[in-house]
Amino acid sequence: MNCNRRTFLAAAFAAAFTLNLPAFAAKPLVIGFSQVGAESEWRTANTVSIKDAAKKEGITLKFADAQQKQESQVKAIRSFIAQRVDVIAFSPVVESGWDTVLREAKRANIPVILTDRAVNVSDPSLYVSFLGSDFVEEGRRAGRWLVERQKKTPDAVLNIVELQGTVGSAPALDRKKGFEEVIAGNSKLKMLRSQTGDFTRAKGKEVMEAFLKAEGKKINVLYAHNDDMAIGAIQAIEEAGLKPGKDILVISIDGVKGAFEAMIAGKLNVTVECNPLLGPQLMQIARDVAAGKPVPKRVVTQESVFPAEVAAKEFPNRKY
Ligand code: GZL
Repeated sequence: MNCNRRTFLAAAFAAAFTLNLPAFAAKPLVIGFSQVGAESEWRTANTVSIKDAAKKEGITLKFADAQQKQESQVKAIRSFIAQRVDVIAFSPVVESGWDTVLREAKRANIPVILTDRAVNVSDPSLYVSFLGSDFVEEGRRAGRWLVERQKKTPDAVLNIVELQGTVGSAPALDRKKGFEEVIAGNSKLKMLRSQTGDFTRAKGKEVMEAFLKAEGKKINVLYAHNDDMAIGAIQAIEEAGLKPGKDILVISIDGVKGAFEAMIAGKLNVTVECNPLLGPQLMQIARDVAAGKPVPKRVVTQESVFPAEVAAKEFPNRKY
């Protein structure tokens, strides 16, 4: 081929790419995403992060809200398989019951990425990567804060009540496990009652009302698996004529704006951060998987602990 023809073709090809002519434009990646629901401030921020990241990346996102029902997530995943999406991603509402539908995705050759919460499956090859927090460590961080706080009143025995997250969910199981691991054997820290508040403000308030009715002024500490349940419980504590953050220490997890506002008001003592802004990392992993590149099996999000003392200073930096 002579030099002129080569130059012409190179120019034509470059022009085609620049003009993004259909013949050369790559088909946008299509991700099917099944979200737990819209049960908390954390979840809302997580959804916004995923949708914004897909839009910014020019990725087509098929988004399904399961309203915290596993059967809705299974249905959504089957629909994504039928639509032949390139990648399936989801935040599993509970740990178990996924083997069958994930085997169907594998048979259809559609890679699956877990975000936020883990699954308990017999075959780890049923998903390619899990992007999310270390919930056991979050529970340990909550426990460590209380152990240090108790040392300020060395003779006091602190009676604890616990609001657990959704029954069977990875964050509920693991946050309980991590907290118990740290307080185990400490004679000054006693667990009085523990019950699920399903990660919502309404249920958190309702269960805290029951705790207060049963145990009243014996309660010294509330450990809530998320800020929304803590905020609901704070209302119950105030309606019982007690001072949250003082009469009853309040420890929670997530680090949403509502928790910072409660800390600034002196009603919540510490929030352990659980980062919901997973969108950009999820899009990158999905692109790599679709391109056949190797991806890490486990990606742990980086997180901090925010005691009330730093709330006012940190609040302007909060993104969710
Ligand atoms: C944690 C996430 C939990 C949050 C809750 O990664 O799964 O679910 O802690 C949310 O606020 O409802």
